[in-house]
Amino acid sequence: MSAATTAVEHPLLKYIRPSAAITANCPGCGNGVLSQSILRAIDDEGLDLDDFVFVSGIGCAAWIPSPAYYADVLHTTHGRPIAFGTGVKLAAPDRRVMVISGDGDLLAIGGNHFIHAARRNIDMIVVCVNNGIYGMTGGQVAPTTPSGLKTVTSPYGNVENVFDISRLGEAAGATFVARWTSWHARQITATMKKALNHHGFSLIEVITQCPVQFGRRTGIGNTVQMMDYYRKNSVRLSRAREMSEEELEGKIVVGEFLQIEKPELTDEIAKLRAKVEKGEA
Ligand SMILES: Cc1ncc(C[n+]2csc(CCOP(=O)(O)OP(=O)(O)O)c2C)c(N)n1
Ligand code: SF4
Ligand SMILES: [Mg+2]
Repeated sequence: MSAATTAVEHPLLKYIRPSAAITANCPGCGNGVLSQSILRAIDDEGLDLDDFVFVSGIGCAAWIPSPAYYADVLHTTHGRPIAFGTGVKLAAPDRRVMVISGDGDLLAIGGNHFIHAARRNIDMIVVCVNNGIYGMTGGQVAPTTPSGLKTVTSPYGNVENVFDISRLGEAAGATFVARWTSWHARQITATMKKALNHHGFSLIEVITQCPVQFGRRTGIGNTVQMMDYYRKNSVRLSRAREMSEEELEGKIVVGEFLQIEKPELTDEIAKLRAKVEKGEA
């Protein structure tokens, strides 16, 4: 008796460019989980990928949208995706701009673009893929690398302090801020759906496993061990509020930190332009 087989297509495959079905990322990298969570949110919301412009810089995370997403994708220079995204949004305010890039890209070389885009509250979603290291270039220290970690550029241990990306975004003026880890695939999707309906600068920080450059240096280990580490050490914001600083030591506080309404840059420019054209400014 021969068993009948039915080919089932992955429901998100329609969003992947046919010529780009192979990823540049390593097996077990957290970027795959994150990519799926982002596309699932877009699918659940019934949005058209043609309305988006995805922007990335240079690094492993930059390969999440590029060239894979079957949409307009700008794969830009290291540190500059928010600057390119700002240009796109100002030239075409009706397009949805989503920047997906690495912690080094957005917070080291690109740190100034990050804080000023947040300050301006320009309507875009920035997904900061925080693997705690420069993954693509071989494991150099980043502003997110834990103190003490031995990397290629800190062979005796990292002596620098660490950026808290979400708190930085919040302080700079972002109007939607959330943090999850790659263990929280469903929560990333739920948060992304809210960000897709938020008008202003949305920051979603996702702590992702880089087993190749980070896991083996920290001793946290392989993909499964890193995911397990995130599961065990993540603390929801509501619980974290009741914990002392000592209790929070080494923990990853996750959740939706902020959602507020504030004037958005492209709206303000449009209003000003109308006034100028009427001779009222
Ligand atoms: C102007 C410039 N400086 C440095 C580099 C080298 N470079 C490419 S990617 C990268 C860091 C990538 O780290 P991150 O942004 O965290 O992304 P990941 O690979 O970890 O996802 C660096 C330093 C470059 N391409 N251009
Ligand atoms: S080096 Fe790390 S971040 Fe880059 S693709 Fe490999 S596992 Fe992912
Ligand atoms: Mg990185």
